Amino acid sequence: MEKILDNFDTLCVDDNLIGIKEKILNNKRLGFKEAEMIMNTRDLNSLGLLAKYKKFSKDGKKIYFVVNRHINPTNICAISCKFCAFGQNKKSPDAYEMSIDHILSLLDEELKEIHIVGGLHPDWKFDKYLEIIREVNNAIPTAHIKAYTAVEIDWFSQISGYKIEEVIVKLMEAGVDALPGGGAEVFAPEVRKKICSPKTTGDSWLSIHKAAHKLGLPSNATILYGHLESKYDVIDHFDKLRSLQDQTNGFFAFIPVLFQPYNTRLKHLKPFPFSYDLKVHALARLYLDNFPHIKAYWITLGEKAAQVTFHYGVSDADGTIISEKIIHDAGAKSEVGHTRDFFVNMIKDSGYVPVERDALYNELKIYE
Ligand code: V47
Repeated sequence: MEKILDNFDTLCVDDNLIGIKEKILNNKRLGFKEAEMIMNTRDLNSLGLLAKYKKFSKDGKKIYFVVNRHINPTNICAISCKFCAFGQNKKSPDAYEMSIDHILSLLDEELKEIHIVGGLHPDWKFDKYLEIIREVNNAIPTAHIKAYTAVEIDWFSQISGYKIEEVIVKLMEAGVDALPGGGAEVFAPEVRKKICSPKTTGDSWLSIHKAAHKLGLPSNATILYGHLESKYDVIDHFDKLRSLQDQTNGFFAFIPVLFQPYNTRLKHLKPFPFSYDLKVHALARLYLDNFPHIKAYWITLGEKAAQVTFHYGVSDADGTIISEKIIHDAGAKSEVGHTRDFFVNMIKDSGYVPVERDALYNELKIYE
């Protein structure tokens, strides 16, 4: 594995990265300063090699994927985030609510992970959200359920009067196996205020995940990037996640989510260059040394760019998803879903070994 970095010093044109390489080879943690150097580098290929080295030291050439489906039971939402094109007012002609029968009609035995998130419906009781989980769990007990972001959990606590811990326990009793990473956006309060006030604060998001981990419920974490955040905000976000993971070890994967502007109240923002996506993914792998996986969210990156991130520290390709809506409402150009074969070919085509997993990262099949 050291071979990856054999000719590093000769090929690298950024002296800062040569210093960082020594830390990585010695398994030393990166600090703020090194993270800043990474975000400022112009030698992307060398950065990719460092991230690849770190990824290889964790899981070699394996890239994981899952046969999963996204389900969004309603898009009616009591809050209106500026970056979101999915949430609708109750009176909007585009507002919808799925019946339980509709939700069940979307399921099949092939699924290994069912990802359920949606709007903060102003009229639905917490019981309704629990019923969805129970019904899905009864219908396909062989699939894991990854459901409801910290923002939804915060909302359930407000509408039910239960404490956060009580909400989490009830969700686990109903059949939730893991929490998705959504709702983290950017923890930096000033940016958060501009893109999603009055949503759950960054501190609350962190404390809800901490509570979940303490109760034995694993989760993922995200960052929404490519809007108003600075490089400093990205590093600060990573730093807070790394500290929490040191305490709980409850995160599976970190997922950079690239902002899609169409149909949103931030549509005037100019896109960042592709080099920024690569730096965010590589820095995630190098800085979040205690996270098992960095996930390429191909829905926002697009399939081709996602393939490139496999060479920038990514070890997870998410999954089939089947029907993505939240990001496509905001103009994502990717397909809404893909087949298992698509992932096997996409991962092999990049020189890696596809590994089909379940939601808890148990290996189901290695496609040598
Ligand atoms: O938190 C909403 C994002 C997230 C837009 O845990 C947008 O495995 C880009 O959390 N442009 C939800 N992003 C997605 C999410 C997720 C996705 C895949 C896997 C997992 C996991 C979690 O969607 C929200 C928000 O950051 N989002 N609008 C937009 N216009």
